[in-house]
Amino acid sequence: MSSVEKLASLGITPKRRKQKEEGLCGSHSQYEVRFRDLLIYVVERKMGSSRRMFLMDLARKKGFRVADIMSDSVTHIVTENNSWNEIWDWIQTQKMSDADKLNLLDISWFTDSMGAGKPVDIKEHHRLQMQKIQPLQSDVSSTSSVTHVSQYACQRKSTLDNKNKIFTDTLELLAENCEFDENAGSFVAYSRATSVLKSLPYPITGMNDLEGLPCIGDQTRVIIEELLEEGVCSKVESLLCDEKYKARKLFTSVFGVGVKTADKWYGLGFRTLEEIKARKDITFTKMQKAGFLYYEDILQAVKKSEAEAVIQIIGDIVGQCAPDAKVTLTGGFRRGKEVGHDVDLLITCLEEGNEEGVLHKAISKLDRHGLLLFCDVVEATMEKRQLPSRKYDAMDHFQKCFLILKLDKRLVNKRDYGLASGSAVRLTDKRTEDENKTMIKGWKAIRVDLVIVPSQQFAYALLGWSGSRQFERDLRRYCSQEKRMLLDNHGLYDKNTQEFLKAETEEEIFAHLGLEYIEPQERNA
Ligand code: DCT
Ligand code: MG
Repeated sequence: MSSVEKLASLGITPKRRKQKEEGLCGSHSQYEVRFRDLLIYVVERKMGSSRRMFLMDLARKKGFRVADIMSDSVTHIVTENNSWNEIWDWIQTQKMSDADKLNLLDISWFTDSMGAGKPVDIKEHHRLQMQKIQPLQSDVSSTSSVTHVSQYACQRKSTLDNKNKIFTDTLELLAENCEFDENAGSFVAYSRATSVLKSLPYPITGMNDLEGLPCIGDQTRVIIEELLEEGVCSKVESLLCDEKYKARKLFTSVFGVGVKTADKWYGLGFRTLEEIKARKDITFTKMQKAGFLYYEDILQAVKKSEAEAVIQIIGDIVGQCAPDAKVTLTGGFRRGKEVGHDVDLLITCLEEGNEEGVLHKAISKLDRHGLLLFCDVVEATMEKRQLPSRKYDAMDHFQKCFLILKLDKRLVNKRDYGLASGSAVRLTDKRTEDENKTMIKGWKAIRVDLVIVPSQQFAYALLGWSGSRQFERDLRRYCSQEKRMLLDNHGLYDKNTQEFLKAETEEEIFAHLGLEYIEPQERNA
């Protein structure tokens, strides 16, 4: 039996093999490791292989762990003369499971650390910087030298006036498909690129316009180039004809159906909703049953006037349950959208504690008034204050309910239904078929989310529920990567001082983060 086999029989992995697994092969095993928490990877690009070897050997001599190859164990990426954009593009090709957690560092961090003989704290100037882009022609006179587009959506203003819709629609569809596939890397890459393009005050008309923009990786460039040259994206064209994509899109359009269920139904051979509804052997959740029952209504976008009617109803009902209760519109409508897929409302009471019990009382009242078509209450899940989640996409812990409201069409602004006040119901060609059906039945099923928020957490909940999704994700990423802070819908925790930061308004939260305030209408990232 060899010595390796002997060790293996005792359950001990030989040192060399362990190192190889982490990409730690090479001649460095002779040096003592002093800093186990970090694993450095030195990027050869623009540095050259001999300088890279020299630096790697130097770090190993000083007790640092240095990887020869990229792997999920790497924590610090060191580069020379590369911008954040270039390195991020390269990382996208490395199939990392969680690229966001990587520290992308300039050689200055490395040299500072070698000088100090230990890893120094990462300062802002150690992090890789964005490439700067040239200002727009029209801005030349007003801008001193260059315009800087941040990699974070919370440092950009994105209104609904999207100048790059042709590109963002395409990229959003590709992102959606990556999300279906649970391909997190590509989903993030397409979503971030989409968001950067939405913030631009000009349309992209050539590949040069992308110069210096953050988050535009190789896969995105290929798509944009094709759109500029051909006017269509072949990837999207084939996706739109793809059986699986079509089924996933159709099935997940039913309220209560997620990708897992959609894939199960697809696997069983179903391709239409009629086939699924006709089957007696499928058990549906209550939510899915409601989803099928009110499918046509829910599929139709909710109009602003309908959202306003919903606020009125909920406001009246909630006011009867607690006199100091306040209903606040969030989500897409707060960002100025004219239509949405639901109405997102926060309910809070001026006096903390008064909000307890309001949700159940309000639901009973809605039910008694015959306004409740479906309701799923989720009780609060946070007992005592806990640290904000590290996940950028985590759900919050508030008591909430997902409901379907029966909205009487007479409560909605008449103009939206083409009716003069008091006029009889007339079907016209101007309305869609579904709108005409709503006219006949006299009501429309509307998806509403109600969230119960204690007043102390209101500002954080408002910020978190106002979206957009990408804005929220980048806000949290910015907090953790740039500020050593953790943000969620309940609060903000400063890891530097180990304290929670109070805020009564969204403006105060932006101030805590050292960010310029961004109006909700400018958060359509
Ligand atoms: N949200 C989030 N992360 C998620 C989902 C939602 O941060 N994964 C936040 C951002 C928006 C808000 O909650 C409400 O969610 P939606 O209603 O899904 O988004 P919306 O912007 O209101 O979109 P729509 O106009 O279609 O309702
Ligand atoms: Mg919404």
